[in-house]
Amino acid sequence: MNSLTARPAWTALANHFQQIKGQHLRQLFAADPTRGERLTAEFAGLYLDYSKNRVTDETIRLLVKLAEDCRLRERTAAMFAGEKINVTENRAVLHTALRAPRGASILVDGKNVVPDVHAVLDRMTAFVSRLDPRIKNIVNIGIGGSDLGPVMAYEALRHYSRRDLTFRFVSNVDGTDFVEATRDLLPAETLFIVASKTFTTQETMTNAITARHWLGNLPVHEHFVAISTNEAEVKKFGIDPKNMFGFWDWVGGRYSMTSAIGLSTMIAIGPENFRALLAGFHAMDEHFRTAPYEKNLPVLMGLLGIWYVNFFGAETVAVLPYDQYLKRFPAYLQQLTMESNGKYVTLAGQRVDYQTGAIFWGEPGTNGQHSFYQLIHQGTKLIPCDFLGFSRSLNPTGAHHDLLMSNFFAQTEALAFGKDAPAAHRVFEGNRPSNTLLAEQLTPAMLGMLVALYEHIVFTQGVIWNLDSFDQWGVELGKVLAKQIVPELQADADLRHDSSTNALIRRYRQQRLR
Ligand code: G6Q
Repeated sequence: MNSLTARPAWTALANHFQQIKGQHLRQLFAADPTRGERLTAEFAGLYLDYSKNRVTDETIRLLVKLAEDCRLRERTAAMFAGEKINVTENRAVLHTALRAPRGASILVDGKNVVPDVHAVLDRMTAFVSRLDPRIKNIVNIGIGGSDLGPVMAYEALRHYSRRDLTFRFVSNVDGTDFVEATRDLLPAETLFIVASKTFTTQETMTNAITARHWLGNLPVHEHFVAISTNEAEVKKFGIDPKNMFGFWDWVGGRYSMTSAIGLSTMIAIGPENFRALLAGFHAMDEHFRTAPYEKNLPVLMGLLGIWYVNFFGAETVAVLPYDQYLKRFPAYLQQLTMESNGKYVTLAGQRVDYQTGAIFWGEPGTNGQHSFYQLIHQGTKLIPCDFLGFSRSLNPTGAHHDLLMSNFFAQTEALAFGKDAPAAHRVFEGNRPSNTLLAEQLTPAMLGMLVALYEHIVFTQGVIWNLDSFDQWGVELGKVLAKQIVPELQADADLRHDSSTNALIRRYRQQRLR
């Protein structure tokens, strides 16, 4: 296969970029007064306005051509069909099966996995409905993909959450995380959910053991449940497999919030809302799989991301939710996007000669406006932004929502069109691109649609960059070295690292003994 940059569709985009790069969004809007209504797409109440991007209809046509040349359609079909597209781990990639309706059929190694998915969902539902009434606190112990989804969903859907339970999330191996999360809880009222696909993750197992000690003499089977693919390790830890909810190796950690990893979410919002969340995911899965690319939200946003990273040289994307409930959404997306596409080796094992995954970051509006937006408006870097907002607040309070949303609209307008001024420091050049995602209200189904939207943006970009978006080898080396260093911190052992690491460890040893 040709390298990406040798494809005719790529060359056509590179030529087209030469024409576009000097054009201001002011000019593009003046020359095409209806683009603000035309360069939009909508699915199931999620409205995308991408007109404030530095594109024309021709750009979109060429980007869609690139997606087709890179066989996005075939690769999408392969993912949904359960082919082993995670080649470095020889695994199928089927988070989409986790939200497939009962009765669907998706085969992995010849076996339909949908009945298993629903069997687990049914067990989770039964567990939630007969939760021991003595339990008042739920503490999810997990890290990475076994933490960020549950935390984000808990925060995002707090409006729908039961208020008679306290939810806490412990992830960091830093003991402070556990101590602070449990400081005001009573062991007899606390249920720990140990969420770990492998059940061998250092941070999670350390926290789980600390939790077992913290419980004192209380019975483990009443205060622990496990979510894992590793029954043997769960048993070894002392948790009865009756209290274990399984999932499968074809679910990647960062794609697992709709698996049993979502148990804390289901407890918080109830099984019905959890099913609505899954339905939102599924609706977006189907939209991605079937909608024409010109109207396909994940494909359009994925391609716009490619346009900025590979042609404009943008290094980051700011995600700016104008909804306080989505405060952990940028953190969630950081793992989803950067662990998936932060790679320099192609599926063919070659080093890329083009840029890949952007850095994702962001904070909820309007807080960000009073800090880093300065750089987005007047800095020297081009930062494409995704603005997310809702027409109706879940907490209507005086004029708050109109004030919030007036800022939301004002920011994209200011970024795109800027403002002239006599003094240079007061000039806003504008021409800063953004997407606007506007929906009526933040519901469980809408959250599902939003997360699946970004999952498929990541997939679209991974296909074009020709990456394995589903492995994460880049996190391994640090883990291995940390294991080697643990005993060196305790004993007076020989240090065989570089001079910097040796000196730092020596200093640590001296200070920890004081
Ligand atoms: C996600 C990664 C990673 C993983 C954590 C936790 O895609 O694989 O973030 O989720 O390392 O792993 P366990 O669930 O196995 O504890």
